[in-house]
This record gives sequence, structure tokens and C-alpha cells, in this order.
Amino acid sequence: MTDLSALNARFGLSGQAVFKQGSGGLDVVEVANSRGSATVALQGAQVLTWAPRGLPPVIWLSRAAKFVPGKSIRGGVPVCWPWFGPHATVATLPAHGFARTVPWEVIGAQTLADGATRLDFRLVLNEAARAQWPHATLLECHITVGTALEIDLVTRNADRSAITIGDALHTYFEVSDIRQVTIRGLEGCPYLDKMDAGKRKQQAGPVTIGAETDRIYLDTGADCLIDDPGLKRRIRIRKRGSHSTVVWNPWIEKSVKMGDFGEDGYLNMVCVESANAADDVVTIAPGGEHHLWVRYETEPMN
Ligand code: TA6
Repeated sequence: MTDLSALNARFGLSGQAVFKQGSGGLDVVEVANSRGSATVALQGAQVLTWAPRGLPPVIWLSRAAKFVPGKSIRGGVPVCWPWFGPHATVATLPAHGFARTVPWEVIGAQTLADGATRLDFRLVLNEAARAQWPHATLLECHITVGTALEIDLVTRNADRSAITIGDALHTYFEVSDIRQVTIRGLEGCPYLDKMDAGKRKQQAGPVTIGAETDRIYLDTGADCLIDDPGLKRRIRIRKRGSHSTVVWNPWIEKSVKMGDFGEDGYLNMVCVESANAADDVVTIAPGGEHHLWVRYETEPMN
């Protein structure tokens, strides 16, 4: 049980960042400043919501999301670590790793000069996590909430041997209608099509979505743009330290089967995930570190 009063005494920022108990008893920190607002769950250091001040939400959170300690939350920015997708050899281990379903420690909170709020979290590997990942590895997540949302996921190898990780910021973006949306920046990229037995293909033109879509674009460091004519806005996704971009929408059948998308939830979301997946997994030398960094911003689309 988290001591919320102690957290607020140590890291609360009056009028800007307040730690409180959220849905399902999951502790969250609510951020509101002159430039934007967000909610972050301490489980998984998971951004659940974000909106620049005076603008509609940019991050999608399912209306049917389940908030159960130890279970993944549908929406927001789940942190996938230390592997992406199914575990390479042990099928019983959780998809996308364990980082998103364990409590993280708060290690910092500050107001930046431009009025944005920065929150710092650290994942301390508990016994269950070390059983799945027997390496001396430190993981931090630094989240900056303002008119942009910045997330820096930092893996440090404190072991005596190299480690290889897959990771992702598995971000759910809010859109007016997925059928009207265009995703640019991946033109010409090779991708693994998980809807076609993982076959390797090449992207021709911008990405549009009219059915279940699950693609791992490889060897791409490019920014992506989500053009949303319905909301007359473009979401710009900048990234560093990510060699893969995953595009996912479950469409109708899969979203109903998953049970936590809500009625037609699939229509209002698209995942564009900055990742290191499949061929792009990252090896970190002893003493080394790897940053997976993203910056999300919106701009009007005329
Ligand atoms: O990133 C796409 C994906 O790997 C899909 O295959 C689908 O499984 C999605 O992640 C959601 O996974 P989750 O474990 O959060 O239900």
C-alpha cells in the first residue's frame, strides 16, 4: 500500500502534481500546469492521459479499460520491456515483458523553466521480475508533461555481461475516426506483416487502416505524422534510440474479443509505437545504457 501522503510530501508539486488513488486502487499522479495535463499510473510508470492545455486529448484511454493491480491497462503509453511481443523462448511469460504491470518508484518531480512538469520513475526488479530477467539492469522513465509530451526510457546495464533487450513505448493515440486517418513517415520501409504470417513486405505510400493492422516497420528512425482530418490536427511523433515503429489497430473482431476496447473503441485509436523489436533488438554492453526517447506534439491541419 503506497503512502500517498508521504509521496505528496516528498514529490507533490502544489497545484501541479498530486498523488492520489485512482481507479481500481491503482495509485496515480495527476499533473496540471499552464501547458498541459496528464495522468500517470505508478504501475508501469504508464501515462494514461495527456492533453495540451485547451486542446482535445492526444492519448487514448479505453472507456472499458480495466484497472487491476498486476494487469495491463488498455490505452495510454504502456512501457514494453525487456522484450516486445511474446517472449522469445518461454510462451508462459507475459507478452511485452513485465515492466508495465509492476509498481515503479517515484524518484523525482519538478517544474521546468517553461512551466512543464517532469516526473522521474525507477523500476526496481522484485523477485518475480528477476526470475524472468536474471540480469542486473536498471530502468528509469522520465516523463515531461507540457504542450508536448516527452518520454525517455533509460536502460542501464549494471551486469558484467552484455544484455539484449526489446522495448517499446506502446502509445495509443486518439483519433476522430481511424478510417479517415493517414500515417506518414513510413513510406518505403520494410515491415513484418503480423496479419500475413509475419511476411516481410515494403510500405508503398502512407499507411491507411481499413482492417485489423499489425505491422513492425524495421530499421526506421523516421518521425511519423498522424493526419486526422476529423479533428483537423496532425500528431507529430519524434523518436531517438528506436529502430522500429509498430502500427496497430485491432479493428472490430479483435477489439471485441479483447474485451477492454468498449463499444467501437477501435474507431478512435491507433497505436504508433516507437520500439526496438524483431530484428531491431538492442544489445547493451556492461556499464552501457540505452535511451528510447519520444516527443509527441500536435499541430493544426487545414
Ligand atoms: O503492438 C501490437 C501488439 O503486439 C499486437 O499484436 C497486440 O497484441 C497489441 O500489441 C496489444 O497487446 P496487449 O498485450 O497490450 O493486449
